[in-house]
Amino acid sequence: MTTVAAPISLSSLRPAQGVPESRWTVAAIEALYDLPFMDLLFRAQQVHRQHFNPNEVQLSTLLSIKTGGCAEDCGYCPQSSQFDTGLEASKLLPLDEVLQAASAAKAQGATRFCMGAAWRSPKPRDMPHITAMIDGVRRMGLQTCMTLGMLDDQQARQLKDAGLDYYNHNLDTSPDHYGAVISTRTYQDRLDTLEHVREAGINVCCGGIVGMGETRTQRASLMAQLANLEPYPESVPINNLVPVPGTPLADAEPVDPFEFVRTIAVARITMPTTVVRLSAGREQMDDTLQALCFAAGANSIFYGDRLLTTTNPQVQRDQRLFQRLGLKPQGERSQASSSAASAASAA
Ligand code: SAM
Ligand code: DTB
Ligand code: SF4
Repeated sequence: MTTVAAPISLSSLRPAQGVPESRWTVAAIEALYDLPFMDLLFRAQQVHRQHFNPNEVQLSTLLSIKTGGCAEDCGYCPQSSQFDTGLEASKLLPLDEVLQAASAAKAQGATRFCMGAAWRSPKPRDMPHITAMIDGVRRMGLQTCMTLGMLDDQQARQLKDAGLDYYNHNLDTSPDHYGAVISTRTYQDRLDTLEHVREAGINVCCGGIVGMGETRTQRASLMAQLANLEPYPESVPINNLVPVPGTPLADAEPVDPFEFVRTIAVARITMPTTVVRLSAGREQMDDTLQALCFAAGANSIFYGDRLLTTTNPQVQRDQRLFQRLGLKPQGERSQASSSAASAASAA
């Protein structure tokens, strides 16, 4: 006899009773993590299809505009001056180099250009250079994103006035695991920066890293922090730790790949309209695992041969993957819609 699975009701995805509708408890999120893998993926797909075309992927290209020599001690980061990772520090890139890289990213199909600096926070003398980069990149017709460390309210407003679309600032992990990873800035410092970004009217890009020795409960707690931000971020990067020799986390135990996929699915379910980015760590994943991440609700990637200081899958490998999965880069018209449009214009 064939057994038919019980239909899954979307109302059962809501936060626990007794908490405000919009808030997720860690226990409710852990219950999602605990679902059978197929049920979790099915639920994530249901939510994903309510809000997005499941065959579309947003492409963001990263550039390190100021590399290394950072005074902070984030235990995962090759750019901290406190660890010997053999990385050579460099100054802020000149504007023309940034614009050249942005133009190459656009030519390859990226729609957003993300500029990252290894700073605790930007200095007043950096701001005119930064705002010129934002202005130049947006004039090319690309969305702009920056990640420069902590911002005060005035700096956030300056970036907004320059036309910045997104600011990336990650919570990285749960509040109770945070101290095991970073000592030079607090969780509250990160929340304060996110508040300044939000109040300035810039879209918030905020996520974290999986594989830093955290427990599942701590992963659920990071997800609760993100999902309970009001409003939750427009973009959520989920990074799989890239272990870099010389950093304190170089020998961290990798997480089970299915646990990583579960984290993507949980992000999709708890933040239905956010763009979930399958971020660092893709180079270490095979195509099948990446496909599972897309099936779980990831709909954005970092696209281009480099992240900040580490490598990312080659563009040709990604293009081949899109082709094999029938994924369309966002902003690219599908064959069907472009032939419909040309038929309409010929009529
Ligand atoms: N310095 C700024 C800051 O930390 O706010 C911006 C750049 S920082 C490199 C941006 C994010 O990259 C970090 O918050 C972290 O989530 C991610 N990241 C850095 N090194 C990583 C690694 N080895 N593996 C995965 N993600 C990493
Ligand atoms: C994010 O969440 N991941 C990106 C971006 N935001 C800035 C950075 C990943 C960095 C990986 C290690 C490196 O290349 O240095
Ligand atoms: Fe510095 Fe950012 Fe790296 Fe932390 S993550 S050490 S703040 S560059």
